Amino acid sequence: MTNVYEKLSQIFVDKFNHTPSDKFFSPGRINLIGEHTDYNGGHVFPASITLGTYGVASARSDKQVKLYSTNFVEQGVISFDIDDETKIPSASWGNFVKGVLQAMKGYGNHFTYGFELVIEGDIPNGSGLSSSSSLELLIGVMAQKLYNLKIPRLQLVACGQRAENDFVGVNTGIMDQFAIGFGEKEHAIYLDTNTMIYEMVPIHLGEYVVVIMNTNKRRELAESKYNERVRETQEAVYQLQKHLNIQFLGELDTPTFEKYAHFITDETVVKRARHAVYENERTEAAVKALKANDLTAFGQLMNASHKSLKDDYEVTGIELDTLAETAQDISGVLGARMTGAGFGGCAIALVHHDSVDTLEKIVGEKYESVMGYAPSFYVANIGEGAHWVGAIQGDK
Ligand code: GAF
Repeated sequence: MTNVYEKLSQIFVDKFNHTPSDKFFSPGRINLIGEHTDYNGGHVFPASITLGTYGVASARSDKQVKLYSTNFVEQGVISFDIDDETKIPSASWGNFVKGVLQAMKGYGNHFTYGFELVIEGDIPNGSGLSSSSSLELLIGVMAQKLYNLKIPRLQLVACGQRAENDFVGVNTGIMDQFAIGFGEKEHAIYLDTNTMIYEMVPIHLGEYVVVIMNTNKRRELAESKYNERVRETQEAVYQLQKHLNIQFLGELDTPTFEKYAHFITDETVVKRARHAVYENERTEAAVKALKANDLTAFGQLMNASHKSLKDDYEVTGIELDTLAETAQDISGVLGARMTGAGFGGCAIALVHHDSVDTLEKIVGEKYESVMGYAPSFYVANIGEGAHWVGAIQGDK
């Protein structure tokens, strides 16, 4: 069977008339718990998965950049000059590439020649498993290799976030790029987004697996209410700052929040802030539970997280609620919740391996009866973060 790199190399030869020099891989991510806490200075607990973006690339001798994705064949080969910093009109995936290169330039890196790149991703697009951050970090590790740059990993991660914020226009936190940049096989990352101190936590679930349940409803971050949630939680901080010395909601414990919540004038803003504060504590408790091998407690915290994202943060919707809430009632399921930004995308469930088929049947039937179309299921495997896979032998 042809592997993905052989396939991409063949396409590369067809498009550019020579073999590529290097192979790269960058994963997607799931977040086990700690949702919408990263731009609030709270804790997150994501992991990189084995689904991701594969790329083959070569440096060019001139300044042209040429990109091709098998996922967007209709966009054909995208070409631009490496010095050209203008945004490509229309929703071109090339803008993510430009955004990362621009952010890297901002850190003082110089690109004196261009490159050719062919990619393919097996992360369902717009599924909330971070296909965009996967692409951003692929560009980061590719640039590092092709331009022989010594860049600290955290800087590559920051470049991905900057591309998202400045070039794509979504004010995301650092979680996705961090998970993809720092991911390790069979580990989740317990990250304090306020201090950026993190810990790699081994994930040994014994007889349990994490099942990803895809709503198959595309989630477009830029079109969604993501930026509105960022503004609402900033508003909560702004109002609380008149009474408390804080920069982020993640600095508050729940008793302090309850004591001061009445100073926030808008009820909706109170709800948003409540989610951020309680979700942060839930994440801390969940990591403790996992370390103590208490998967039951971990599952209950997942359920509580979903409820809070539904009632207080209002980012779930009928699709994610149907998946998570149906799963939560199945015997053998310890917990289920949406993962990522919400508004469609994916949910995850912690499931006994003997109950996976039952989960797929019951949740699948229920979802189809409510929505009129089927969800998809995948067992999540936690794999390595973004990396150079190796050199390709061949004629240049
Ligand atoms: C998206 C964002 F990109 C992350 O930064 C994070 O805020 C997440 O939504 C919600 O937890 O994936």
